[in-house]
Amino acid sequence: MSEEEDDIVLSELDDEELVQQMFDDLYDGLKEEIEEGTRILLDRGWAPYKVLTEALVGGMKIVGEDFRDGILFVPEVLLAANAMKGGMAILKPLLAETGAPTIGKMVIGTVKGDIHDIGQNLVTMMMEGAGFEVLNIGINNPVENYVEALNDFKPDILGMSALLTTTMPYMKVVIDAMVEMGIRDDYVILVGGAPLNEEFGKAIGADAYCRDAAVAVETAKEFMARKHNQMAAG
Ligand code: B1M
Repeated sequence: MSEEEDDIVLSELDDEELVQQMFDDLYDGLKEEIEEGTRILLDRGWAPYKVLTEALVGGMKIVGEDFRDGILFVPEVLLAANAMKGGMAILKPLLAETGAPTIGKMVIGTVKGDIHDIGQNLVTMMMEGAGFEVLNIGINNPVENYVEALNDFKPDILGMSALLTTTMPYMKVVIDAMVEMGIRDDYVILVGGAPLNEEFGKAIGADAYCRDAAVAVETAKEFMARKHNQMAAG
């Protein structure tokens, strides 16, 4: 068979085959194919959130498993992350297009020592889509960066992300510093990232642990509603 005949035409695959192919393409770090697949699914009427969770996050889960098992290494995972970001860039304006009025402000960043940013970028996109104004301060943030962003941006919510068991304790360092500065109670603190859980969130003094971006949005909305009720009552 010639190389040309071997080529897979993404638009000719049915939805299920296309998602499977996107898993493979993400695994292989093929950014253009991921972008094309994302566009095809959208053209077929898939909701942006469905494309995000089922095709992109689903594919990254497989990458994560093989990374853990030593089948994939950092360079390959970086390519996969880059491909995922290509798809996310297409979905971003669509997720933010709800026209929802601003319901609150949030600062979000990944903690010191940690350079994983896909999850927190996704939380940012979903929060913006839900009507939050978000300042994303990126990766590898020491306490000072968070405090500076809080002072400048004056958010209602602080979000912190950590993907490593070695960096997640730094969230407590940030919260303890805020307690010491007397500013802890000025903000709702939400934390997230794959190695965390509810118990950890409680133990470090966060207001809530968010399992994924959708839960982050729901939790943030609940806290904003409470805040407005308190203000109305007081
Ligand atoms: Co890294 N890595 N990585 N990595 N990496 C993990 C996290 C790991 C679990 C892989 C594995 O072994 N299975 C493992 C951690 C093990 C552990 O600590 N227990 C690991 C490791 C070991 C490492 C290195 C140490 C590898 C090395 O160098 N030997 C190194 C560390 C670098 C550093 O940070 N200092 C490293 C490097 C990298 C890359 C640079 C190659 C790349 C990151 C690229 C980038 O982000 N730009 C990378 C990647 C891509 C991963 C995996 C494969 C995927 C992470 C991801 O993007 N997931 C990951 C495996 C995994 O998680 N299963 C892995 C998709 C994303 C949508 O999910 O980030 O969980 P997630 O976000 C979710 C929720 O967690 C939640 O919502 C998001 C959306 O639903 N959420 C929040 C996240 N943050 C939130 C904040 C909130 C709320 C919710 O605030 C309110």
